[in-house]
Amino acid sequence: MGLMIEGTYHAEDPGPDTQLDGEFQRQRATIRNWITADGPFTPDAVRYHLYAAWNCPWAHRVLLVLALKNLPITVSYARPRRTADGWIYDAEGPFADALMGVASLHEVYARARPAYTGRITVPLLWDRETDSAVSNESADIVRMLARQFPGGPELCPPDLEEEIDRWNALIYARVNNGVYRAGFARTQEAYDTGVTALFETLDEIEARLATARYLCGDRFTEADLRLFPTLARFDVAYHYAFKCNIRRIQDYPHLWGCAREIYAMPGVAGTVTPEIYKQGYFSKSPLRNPLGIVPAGPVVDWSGPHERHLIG
Ligand SMILES: N[C@@H](CCC(=O)N[C@@H](CS)C(=O)NCC(=O)O)C(=O)O
Repeated sequence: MGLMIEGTYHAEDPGPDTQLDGEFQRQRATIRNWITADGPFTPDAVRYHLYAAWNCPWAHRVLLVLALKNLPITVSYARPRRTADGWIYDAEGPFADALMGVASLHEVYARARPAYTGRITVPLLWDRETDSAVSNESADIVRMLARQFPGGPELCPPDLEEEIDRWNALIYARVNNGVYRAGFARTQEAYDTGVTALFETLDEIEARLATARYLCGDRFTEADLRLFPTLARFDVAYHYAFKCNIRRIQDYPHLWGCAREIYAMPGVAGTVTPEIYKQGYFSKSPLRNPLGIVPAGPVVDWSGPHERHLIG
C-alpha cells in the first residue's frame, strides 16, 4: 500500500503514520461533502455507490447503516489483502468493481481529485450522478445516511445527539482506534498506553451495559453501531494480531451480549466476515507478521441467546 502525492500514486509503503514517540496517528480524511435535501448531493439512495472492504472497521460502520436501513446503495468490496497498489479489485467475482471496473482504488481517487495528496482509504462514497466523490470519512457518511434517509432504527435522535457524540469520541479514541494504537505502536511505551486505555474503556463500557441495554439508555443508536465493528473483529484478530490480549470480548458478559444482540439485528450477520478479518489483519507486514501466515482459530460462536432484553 502506498500514498498518492498530487494525483500520482507512489507504491512505496509509508507504513502506518507514527509520531516520534512511536504512537500511531490516523490521518484525517479530506473529502468531506454532505448529502442534504437541497443538494448538490440529494438523498436519493440509487445515486450512490460505496467503495468498501469487508475487513475495514470504518467501512463496516457504513455497511451496518446500509443493512439496518435497507438502503439500495451498491458496494464494491476490495480484496482483503492490500498490495503495493493498495486496495485492489479483480476483473470479476466478489472483489470486482462493478461501477467503474477499476483495478485499484487509487484510480477512483485520481478521478475524484486529480491533485489528491493522501492515503487511499475505504470507505469512499461515490455519486454516480455528478461522477464525483461525496466523502471518505466514515463518521460523516454514517451520520448523513442516518439523518437523510428514512427506514430502520433512528440512529441519531436529536435528543440523544450530545450523548452519542460523547460516547463516539471516547470509543473512537480508545477503542475503535485504540486497538490500532496498540497494534501499530513502535515502542513499548506507546503500546502500553494504547492497550491500557483500550481495556480501561472496555471495562467502563461493560459497567455501563450492566445497567443500560444500550450505551445511551433504552434506544439502540449510532454509538452502539460504531462500537460494533471493533467487537466483531476483536477475538479473532485484534486479540492476537494487535496484542490486545488482556481479555477477550467473550470474557465480558455484557459487551459480548451486546455484540450478539446487534449481530442478530436484520442484515447485520451478513456484514460480519471473520475469515476475511483474519486474512486482512494477518497480511504480510514487515513489522507485525513478516511471513503472512494466517492462524486457523479461534472459532467464535455468535449464536446463542444474548438476553439483553433483561437489562435496563
Ligand atoms: N477516516 C477514515 C479512515 C479510514 C481508514 O483508515 N481506512 C483504512 C482501512 S481500515 C485504509 O483504507 N487504509 C489505507 C491506508 O491507510 O493506506 C474513515 O473513518 O473513514
